[in-house]
Amino acid sequence: MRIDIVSVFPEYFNVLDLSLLGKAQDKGLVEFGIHNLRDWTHDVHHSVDDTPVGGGAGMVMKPEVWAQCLDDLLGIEPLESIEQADAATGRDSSAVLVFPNPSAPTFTQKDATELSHAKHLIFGCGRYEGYDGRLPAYYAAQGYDVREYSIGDYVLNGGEVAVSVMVEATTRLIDGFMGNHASIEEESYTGSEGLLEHRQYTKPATWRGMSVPEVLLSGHHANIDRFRRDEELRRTSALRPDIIEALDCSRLDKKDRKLLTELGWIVNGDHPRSKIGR
Ligand code: 6GU
Repeated sequence: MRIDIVSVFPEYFNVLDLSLLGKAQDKGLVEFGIHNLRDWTHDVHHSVDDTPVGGGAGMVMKPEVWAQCLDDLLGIEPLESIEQADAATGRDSSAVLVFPNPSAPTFTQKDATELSHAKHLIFGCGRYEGYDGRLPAYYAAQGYDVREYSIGDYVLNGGEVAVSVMVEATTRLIDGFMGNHASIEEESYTGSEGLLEHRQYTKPATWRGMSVPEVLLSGHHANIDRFRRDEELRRTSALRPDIIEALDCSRLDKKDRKLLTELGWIVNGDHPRSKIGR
């Protein structure tokens, strides 16, 4: 996979050379191009932003600088108008353009999985009050897969940290990235229909007077699986009732149903519903 990242703070992405991502680059699984947006400016001040049309605080990133940069990374000639962009639909491209945006839908494991199948990802990091709103529409009109994502309900100074998060979540799903594929499947949000994962313990069995749950020492695999499953249902019910509501009741066994009922869920019909209503 080829990943291009554009930012006015390209040094942010030095972290990509560390740890597992560094190894993935050495193995040739992923190749990064990190670019400074200011390299596509032509004025003496290398300016990338301007005041918002219609007034308001902050600065907005200029569309023409971004478009010159993105056209270069996509290897395409600039188009003169949105009409030409529309006519260019179906351009031969496997590139996916991703723009971090705090006002966009939240990036999820499902999105990471989709992006992990792309051949070429281009991330554009906005700063200030974000980028000109015509930019995503312009590339979508040309037939590119354009996505905008937030990483959660809080405000960051710019898209760099958000892009780091999305790159890490995506690249670790590339085939061959992780030695142990089972550990990916068992994790929260991916295995067990999206339930939060049970807690893990290692040796010693007793540490500072605290013992690990006894059943885990029993060697009885069916009991251990049941104990872990119950803990996942309990944790998820307490912390993420929205995930319980999305479960498919037909995939719950008798013991799942019994526990969920004890936890205050009505488990008939397509999906569990809370007895008290939410
Ligand atoms: Cl994608 N950008 C910024 N600036 N803040 C955020 C975000 C993105 N996601 C959550 N907060």
